[in-house]
Amino acid sequence: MDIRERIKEIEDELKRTKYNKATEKHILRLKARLTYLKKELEEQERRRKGQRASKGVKKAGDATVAIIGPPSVGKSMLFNKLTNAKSEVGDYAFTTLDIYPGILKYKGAEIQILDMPGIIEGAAKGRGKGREILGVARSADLILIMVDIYSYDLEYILKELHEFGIRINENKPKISVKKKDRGGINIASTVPLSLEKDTIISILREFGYINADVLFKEDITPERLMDFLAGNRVYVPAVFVVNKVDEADEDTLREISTVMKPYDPLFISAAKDMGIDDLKERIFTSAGLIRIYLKPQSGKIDYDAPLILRKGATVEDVCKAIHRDFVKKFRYAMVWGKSVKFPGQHVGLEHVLSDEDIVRLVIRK
Ligand SMILES: Nc1nc2c(ncn2[C@@H]2O[C@H](COP(=O)(O)OP(=O)(O)O)[C@@H](O)[C@H]2O)c(=O)[nH]1
Ligand SMILES: [Mg+2]
Repeated sequence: MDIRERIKEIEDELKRTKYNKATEKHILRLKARLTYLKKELEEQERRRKGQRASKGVKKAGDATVAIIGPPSVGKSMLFNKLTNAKSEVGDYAFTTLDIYPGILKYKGAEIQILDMPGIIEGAAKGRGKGREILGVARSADLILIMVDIYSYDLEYILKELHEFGIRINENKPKISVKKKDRGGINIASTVPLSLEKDTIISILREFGYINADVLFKEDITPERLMDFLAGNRVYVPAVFVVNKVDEADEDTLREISTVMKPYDPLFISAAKDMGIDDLKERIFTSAGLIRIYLKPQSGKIDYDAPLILRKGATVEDVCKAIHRDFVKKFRYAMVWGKSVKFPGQHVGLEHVLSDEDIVRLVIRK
């Protein structure tokens, strides 16, 4: 039986099987098998088509943001507001047939924004250029999910993203698995686990693990365990935007606020320039960008030209960004700002910096 038939068979069985305490484990095993087979099928297809690198857009700037949303919600108009580029705005669906890059300059950062065609149901299966669009979203640093006051059905967008292996606003599972030659499957954890060990083991078996040491650093759910084992998932932050508030009455806004509450959306009007500054700020922080000001040996700090790094960046990253010899020649750094206990504190290469820290590197001659 080929993979497609096996997938179909399991999907049918899952539909037939009623969920209860007695079938719970069986269902999980079927889901694990299904996840594994889908991953296998995907790999098979990729091999068949050849390792065609996604013909998406070249990344540029400090971070890349993909605008995802249904047709005609105002993606291109927003893109034009945010960037120096021009994309066609139109009254009919699918004005934007290609993927357009533009640069948003904000707080000294250059953020690449990608305007894309609208996403429709079935995108993950390839409808309406869906796989190209989702492919770009997969490699973005941030996904801007945009709807408007007339169509704010997020469910299908989230489903397409999910089906394409994109997990939004979710951390990477904190698990490590080491294969061994013998000894069966060993499970250890740094936190109490809600899943029973034999459930975990049966999921691992579906993915071909027979002997392995597994360490959990979070209370894992079956879904996240399967995601981890499938291995081809990406974890991307997302911000949610509702456009065209200039045309909304209070009842509509209240209704949308309620429905979208879990996603903490921003309400904007691209046409009337409402909420755009807040959105820029949200993009900057959600993309995980931070500003580091360099304090030269002599002369003033240039507050208009910060070094843009990612959250979690260390003094070593600052060195690397300035000169490739600086890590070798590094003696210590002095830091002013939120990451230190007192101004001008001396720190080493591994020190983690905060947004707007001031850094002075002291280097061997
Ligand atoms: N009222 C209103 N109309 C908007 C706004 N933004 C875009 N539009 C209109 O919505 C239509 C679709 O815009 P477009 O940017 O092409 O949408 P896209 O398909 O998502 O790229 C156009 O007629 C725009 O003029 C807005 O903030 N308010
Ligand atoms: Mg467009």
